[in-house]
Amino acid sequence: MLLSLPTSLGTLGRYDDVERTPELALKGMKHTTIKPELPDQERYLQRIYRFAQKHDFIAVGGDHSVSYPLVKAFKKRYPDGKIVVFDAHPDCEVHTGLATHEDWVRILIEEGVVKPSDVGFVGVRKVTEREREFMDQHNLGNRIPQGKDCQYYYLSIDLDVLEQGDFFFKEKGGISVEELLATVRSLKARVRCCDIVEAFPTERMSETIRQIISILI
Ligand SMILES: [Mn+2]
Repeated sequence: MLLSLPTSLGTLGRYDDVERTPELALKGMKHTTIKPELPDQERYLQRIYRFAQKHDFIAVGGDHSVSYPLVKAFKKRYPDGKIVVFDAHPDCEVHTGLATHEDWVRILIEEGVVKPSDVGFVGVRKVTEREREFMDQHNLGNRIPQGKDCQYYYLSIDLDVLEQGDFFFKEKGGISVEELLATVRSLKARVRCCDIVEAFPTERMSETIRQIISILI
């Protein structure tokens, strides 16, 4: 099921273009939209959680905070499932409790929703000191989680993992669209849920989002 999550509530007011990305990218495709009705981030994330518990999905955001309820819902359905986060940043910042685009991974680990060994990154290259400390403590890094019990994957794709594209945080390095698609293709058989977030609403980002969807659908 395709899910549109047109929100920027988790950006802490830094950019709102990402609100328009899902409807543009999903134009002409059958999808369900969960729209924030009030600027109430907590309630919005709860609504996403309730919905996502009942479905396998490919969700298009919106900002990266939506992965907090989405991964939580995935783990409820697939307790042994692993999370692969494609991102320039590890999103492990010190937080206030309510998930945002920069701390949702840390909150999921601290709340025990995911074990550190359940989580691996692709393309992380900009890490703050506080994030580095947390990552070292929990042995987090760029690797794809494996293991005998690893039957199912959740892919969380922050498109700022790319070397080139239209998004707020541009970090040197990064992978190409071809590398991203090849990695998604290699995991495809075991992917149950996925989110694609943080891109600006442009034609080339919509194209990349549609390419990812067409691999997984
Ligand atoms: Mn992110």
